[in-house]
Amino acid sequence: MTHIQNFINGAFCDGAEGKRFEKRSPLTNAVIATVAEAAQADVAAAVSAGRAALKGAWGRLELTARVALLTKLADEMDRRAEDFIAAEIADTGMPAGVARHMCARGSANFRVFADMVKNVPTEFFEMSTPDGTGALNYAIRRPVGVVGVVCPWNAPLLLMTWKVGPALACGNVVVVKPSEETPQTAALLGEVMRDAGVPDGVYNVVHGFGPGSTGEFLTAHPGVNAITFTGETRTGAAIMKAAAEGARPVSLEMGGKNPGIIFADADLNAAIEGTVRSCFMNTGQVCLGTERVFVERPLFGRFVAALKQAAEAMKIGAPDAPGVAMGPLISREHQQKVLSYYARAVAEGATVVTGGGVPDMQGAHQNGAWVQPTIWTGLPDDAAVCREEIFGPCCHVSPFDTEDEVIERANAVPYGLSAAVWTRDLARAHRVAALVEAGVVWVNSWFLRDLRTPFGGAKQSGIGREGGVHSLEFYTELKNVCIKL
Ligand code: NAD
Ligand code: 6OD
Repeated sequence: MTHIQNFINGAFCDGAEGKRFEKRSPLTNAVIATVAEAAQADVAAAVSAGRAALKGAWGRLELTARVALLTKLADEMDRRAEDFIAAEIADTGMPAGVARHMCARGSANFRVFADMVKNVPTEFFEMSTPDGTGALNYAIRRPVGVVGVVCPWNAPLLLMTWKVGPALACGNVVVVKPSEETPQTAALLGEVMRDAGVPDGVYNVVHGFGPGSTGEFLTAHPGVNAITFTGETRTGAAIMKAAAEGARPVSLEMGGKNPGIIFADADLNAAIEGTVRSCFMNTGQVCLGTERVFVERPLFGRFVAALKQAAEAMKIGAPDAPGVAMGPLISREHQQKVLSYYARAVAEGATVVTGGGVPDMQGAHQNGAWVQPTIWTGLPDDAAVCREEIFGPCCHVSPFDTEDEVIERANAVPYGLSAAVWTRDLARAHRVAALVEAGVVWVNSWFLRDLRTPFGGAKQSGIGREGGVHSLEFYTELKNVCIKL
């Protein structure tokens, strides 16, 4: 059986207290690996290793050498792409095509930010002084230091490297706490870092759980200078409290209850295709996914019928089975949560258009975390399934009559991560995009990403922005130097 270890100061190791936990397959619920749980002492060792790297070879590396090293790392990740994909599939059960797509972002996250730091301009101001000699001001960026990176399970490699890539490009060191559900790609990246020649202590991984475990030990550690987190809003709030001790900066990317808004003039095929992807891709476990669909009334009946047909055509199964579009959920525990919402929708009076249960699976797969793609209609906007993040392959579809109405209804939840708007009317697209309360709005598309753009959530979906210069802002400390002439 695979055993996954922590990666501290360039070496794989078990936890100081010898604790282990089990990782189960989402496909069968069988134990597929044991994982070394990091104790408080291991987290402290990882932070110290990071600090030493900042003072040592890594801290002294010139920008061009750092960029070259991270580019070499990206090349090495591409060379090991099949290993990353296999590890991601084993942990998550996602279809091979989805894993391939997500894992491609792993090396891209290093390449793009390594490229970006080469071109950061500086501020420069001449000033006059009372003695007439003048002074020059210029700003320089310095790494913030040791960055704690706390990650979720839904797109493990993509979301971890989305933080680690810019953090290292800016000259920081990281201590990563992967989700307890998905330890493998973070561990594999340790091997690749070593092979690429990244100095010891720059990239550290500590496995474990959240409260009372590794996540809490990491976020409470006073040697961690900044914390970047992706996960549930509730967890983000706990991390923000931990970061308040020592007044450390946080970047929080959290939950969503994202609307899809389809106007009657939309390209129907494109809107259906995009909405199917946004509701069901990765078994609905995408923070940017759509769980509330609003359709302009003249199109409502046709849209629901087409969405139903597309959902029912999706093949559910093992990652490598031909034509599979949807895998299991991450765990049996998450399956129970999603199924509880399926039951709740019915209890609240929903019409179940399709799904609502567990698909008929064969053999060992009978024990996996499978659910059917599910569509509801007929609920009021204040029903629990229309307000709370479910994080499963499901959506509620309701009709609307006016632009003002749909904007108000789209905004009537505490979250504000993303929105997808489907219309051929460009003026309306601009109006709606400006008024919908979300950090990211897609018009006639979904999950189209350019890593130079700001990314993050409004309201309870996030604090701060990453992406492009915004990542550089978070992962560097700006210092002004004033030189009296
Ligand atoms: P989660 O909040 O349960 O866990 C995320 C990470 O935090 C895990 O590593 C966990 O061990 C750790 N953790 C939990 N409690 C902690 C604590 N008190 N202190 C320190 N660490 C702690 O989230 P999840 O279930 O892994 O992921 C799903 C959630 O992530 C969904 O809400 C989804 O919307 C969100 N998400 C958001 C984005 C985004 O970009 N906004 C992206 C992906 C996922
Ligand atoms: O594309 C990204 O950079 C990003 N952070 C995606 C988040 C996906 C959420 O599941």
